[in-house]
Amino acid sequence: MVVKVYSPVYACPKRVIVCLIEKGIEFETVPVDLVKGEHKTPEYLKLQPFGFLPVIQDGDFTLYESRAIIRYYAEKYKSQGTDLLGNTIEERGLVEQWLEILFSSALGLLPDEKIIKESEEKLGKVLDMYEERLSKSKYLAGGFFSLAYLSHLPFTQYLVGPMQKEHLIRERKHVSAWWDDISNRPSWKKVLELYKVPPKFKYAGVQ
Ligand SMILES: N[C@@H](CCC(=O)N[C@@H](CS)C(=O)NCC(=O)O)C(=O)O
Repeated sequence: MVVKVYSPVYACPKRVIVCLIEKGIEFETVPVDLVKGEHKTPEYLKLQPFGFLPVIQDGDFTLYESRAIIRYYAEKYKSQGTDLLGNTIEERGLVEQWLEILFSSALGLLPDEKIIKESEEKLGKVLDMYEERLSKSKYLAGGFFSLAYLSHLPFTQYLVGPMQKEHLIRERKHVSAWWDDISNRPSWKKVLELYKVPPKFKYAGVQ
């Protein structure tokens, strides 16, 4: 049974797709155009009553919320592909902790100079905490790659790309090395190669 993912091009669905690639799970994508409001049609709301992407359909099973979906696949296929969960209960706890912490929420996206400056300062402080953590441990949740980073990939990509805030990453040595490590994974490169963000779409920053 091939997993269906709605829709490939936006940030939250990309978390799911990179997870499926890491786990070696076959999938197909169903386009949903946010600009045309296709996520608010009665048909789509039957799948995701809140009108957000992503949703997956796995046979008769439907699931939404990107982090719930990646947890689901990491558990369901624990021994297939990359293990994204850790082996001990403590490792698992740390993965969950860093899965919940997303620095994107610190960055306001309104085109207001004052808000942008304040948000950047806030984000800088969060990244300082990442820097401190990463100076002691290769990855945030320990020495192994995990679910926590899948969830960071799409937004950090926006940050260093369209938002032109790469300096926030590069001026922190350990954060910079961490970003190079996770963004150079073949799974993420594949996602970027396959699914381009539509030029019309302005990232809403909703996590
Ligand atoms: N917490 C949700 C957030 C989903 C979300 O914000 N998705 C965005 C695309 S990345 C969306 O559907 N936005 C549509 C809108 O804001 O109307 C998740 O992680 O799945």
